[in-house]
Amino acid sequence: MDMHADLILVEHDKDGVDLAFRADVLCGLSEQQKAIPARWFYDLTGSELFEEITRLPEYYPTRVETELLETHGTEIARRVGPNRAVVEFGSGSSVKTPLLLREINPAAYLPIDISGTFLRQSCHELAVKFPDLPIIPVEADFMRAVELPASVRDLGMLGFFPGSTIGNMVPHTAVDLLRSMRHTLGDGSQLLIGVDRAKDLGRLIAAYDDSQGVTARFNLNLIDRINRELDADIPRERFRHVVRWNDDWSRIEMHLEAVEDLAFVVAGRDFFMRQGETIHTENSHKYTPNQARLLLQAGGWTPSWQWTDAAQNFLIVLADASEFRSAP
Ligand code: AVJ
Repeated sequence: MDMHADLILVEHDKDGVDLAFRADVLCGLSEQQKAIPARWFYDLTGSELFEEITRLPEYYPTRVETELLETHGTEIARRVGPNRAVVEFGSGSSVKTPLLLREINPAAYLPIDISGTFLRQSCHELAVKFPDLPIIPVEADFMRAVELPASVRDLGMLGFFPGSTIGNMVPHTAVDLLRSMRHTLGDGSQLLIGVDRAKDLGRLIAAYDDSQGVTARFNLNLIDRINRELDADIPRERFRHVVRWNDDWSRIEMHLEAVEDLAFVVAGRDFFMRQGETIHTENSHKYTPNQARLLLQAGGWTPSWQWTDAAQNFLIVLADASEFRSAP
């Protein structure tokens, strides 16, 4: 698929079906290990449930990263410097983005998101808080290199990628993304990125299998979305939320497990699942600080500083765009 990102972003058929969603679901359900990309969690209900997750006692990442930005804001600002163009990969969180912008005093703010709806909403909220800041929404898929508007090309760039979203990608894809970011932001740029740390298994599992069952609802909402948007009849109540630690990949996995043999239809196609078979819905890779720095280096970024909390839960790394060189 090669098209101009600013012209066509989401293709729908005549019934309004999101064709990329349908293709991902039909392909994913046809695999040996059924799997659906985690990005499809975030319809309106999914986004609301994720907000609820971030407030759960067991889900520490959002809280800890926000505290890190608060505690070390002055030092981050000193290391970044003023008058940067802040390029956020994703629509921006209503809490973390204002925190950063207040500290570093940027010349412009450019959020990149594939969903124009989320993008416009978060830009609107920010414009109220920062009336003098030029805010330039960029509707594009940030997994590829993005051409930024000419008006900001002479500014120093700071990429911002909080939330440990990098952890959703397998290392291969994470490195591709970091390299795209390096390309998008250019020479002399910096990147501020949040990474969730490898830690005690009990705490990790609890963060993804909370006692109130909010994460279970978040996971199961994907079935509701498929049923609603793709003309499907997957029996949601015949699935359960499963969280696994995959030690080979150092990641938390979320799955939807069939509690009995099942048959269902999605977009006119028949699918079968045996009891105990799962649909893999999310990966959340956890890194030691050394692994996180190696990942950044592999993606063309040279770490220059890092911040973590006393309990060693979460890591924020500041990195410089690596210079290309032909010799060590
Ligand atoms: C927003 C993708 C980083 O992996 O921790 C939270 C999503 N999934 N609980 C994460 C999520 C289940 C979250 N990320």
